[in-house]
Amino acid sequence: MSDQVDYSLYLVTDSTDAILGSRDLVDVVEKALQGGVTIVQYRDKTSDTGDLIAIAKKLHEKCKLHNVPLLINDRVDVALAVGCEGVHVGQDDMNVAEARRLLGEDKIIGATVSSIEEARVAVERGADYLGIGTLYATQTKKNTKEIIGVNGIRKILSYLDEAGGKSKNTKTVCIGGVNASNVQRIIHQLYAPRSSSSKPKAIDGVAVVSAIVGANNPKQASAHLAQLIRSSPPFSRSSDPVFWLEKNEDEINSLVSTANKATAAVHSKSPLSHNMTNLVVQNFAANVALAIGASPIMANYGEEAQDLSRLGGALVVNMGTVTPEGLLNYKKAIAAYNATGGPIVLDPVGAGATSVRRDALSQLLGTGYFDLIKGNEREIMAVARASGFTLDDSSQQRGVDSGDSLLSLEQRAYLVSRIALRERNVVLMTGARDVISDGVRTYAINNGHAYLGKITGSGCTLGTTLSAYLAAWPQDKLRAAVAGILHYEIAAEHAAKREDVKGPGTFVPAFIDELFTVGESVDEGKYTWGNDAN
Ligand code: 3NM
Ligand code: MG
Repeated sequence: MSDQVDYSLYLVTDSTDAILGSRDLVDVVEKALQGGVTIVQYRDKTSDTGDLIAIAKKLHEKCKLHNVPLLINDRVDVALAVGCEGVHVGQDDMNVAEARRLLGEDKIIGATVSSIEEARVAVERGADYLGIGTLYATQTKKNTKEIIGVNGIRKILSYLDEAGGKSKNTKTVCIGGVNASNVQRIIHQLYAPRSSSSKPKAIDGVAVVSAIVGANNPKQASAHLAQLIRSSPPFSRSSDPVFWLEKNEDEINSLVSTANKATAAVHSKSPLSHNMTNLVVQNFAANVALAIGASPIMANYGEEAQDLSRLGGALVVNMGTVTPEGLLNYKKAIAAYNATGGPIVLDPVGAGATSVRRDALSQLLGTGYFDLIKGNEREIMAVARASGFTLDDSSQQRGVDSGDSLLSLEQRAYLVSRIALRERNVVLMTGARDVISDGVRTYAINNGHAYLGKITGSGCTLGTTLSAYLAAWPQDKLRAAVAGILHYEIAAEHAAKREDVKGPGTFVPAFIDELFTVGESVDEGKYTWGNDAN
């Protein structure tokens, strides 16, 4: 029976004043069933055994009408008395093997796990599914052991995937802080990435308490969650195996032709580029955005993002001068853009340099989805570490200027494609050759000019440029980003060649002019990019 269980929207009940309040639990669960929850766990830490059995029997009647399994938290005796479909046990409860002996092979037994070791033991003892948590801090359960975030859950999924056999077939749900604003992103990100083409192990469902039991309208809340789970998120796309594109003329021609269209789209749509950026580059970034045809707004206050995210633009989160307050603002804005599906560019400036920045980066990666992450080699290596990769090189970043390359081109391509595959987004590593990947297609781009390395904010304003391209050409984010890079770097080449440009100082205004001219010419059909992408 446990094989056929639908774990996708797993309701865990709560009878406390803080969440259920004065409402009737049986009534709330009935509404949730009408809304579409697929499995119910009766979790009640305080009622006496007699009451537990009485309430569980009523819940079981309601669940049976919807053909939904009812599990009891912790209490195998109650499950036996009620004759419901199974139990869920925590690490401090009866262990899975003992519960199995009492309940028999046909009942569903789930276990709470927070680590690979706990997962290994629960599978060995015969758990049908694992409740993995705590995903995010939650008011519902205050004594949770550990907040493990998306990356912690992904590590457990990868372990189960690689262990194979029974481990791979064990179902999984995540728990802790799941709600309508984050459920699509969580499901999108929770899978065990692999380089082979076989299907990776993915999360089978999300478990929620307050998002349903604490909702004003539990039926509507469940129906909304069920619909979000069924439909793909606004930023979703399919994920195929990685390959490394050497050089393919057809591909490059088609890339260049898309680049022209994307540039024209930036001009015709003039998308909002919402920059939450550092103190150093605010003015330059706004000028670059205007020059390429976008509409910049420099707004670092997170509350504003709710409104701004609805204007069809994109957000740049540039953590160049990160502060605790800034981090809170980023998180608010990221949540707002993730909710509307508006693209976000993450620029983790100096990410590896200090523990504050490393921590900020891992917080951001754990709480939001970024359509594009861009950085220099060391920044992207910091992203890789924050995303759960183990890299051999332990050297820490010294400053925002990346210095000599640590990795070969092949290694860089491998790294960006693996991060992109894991994060299911686009990752760009800038350098003398920029390497960009969406985990499937990987390109190296050879354009640009050394002056870009001699002025401040060239990386940051590339981020601004890319945000406008993602907003204007959302149908293919990788190609949109390639178009943005070409626009930016070819303008730099043109500027550097001008007679009036004598060095980095005169380069800046010429560069802004060329950003403007290149975009305008494409718009008028007078200009096509050279075949410099390879
Ligand atoms: N178990 P909400 S977190 C019941 O981490 C429970 O094992 C957790 O509540 C764990 O959906 C949790 O309201 C509460 O955040 C989840
Ligand atoms: Mg328990």
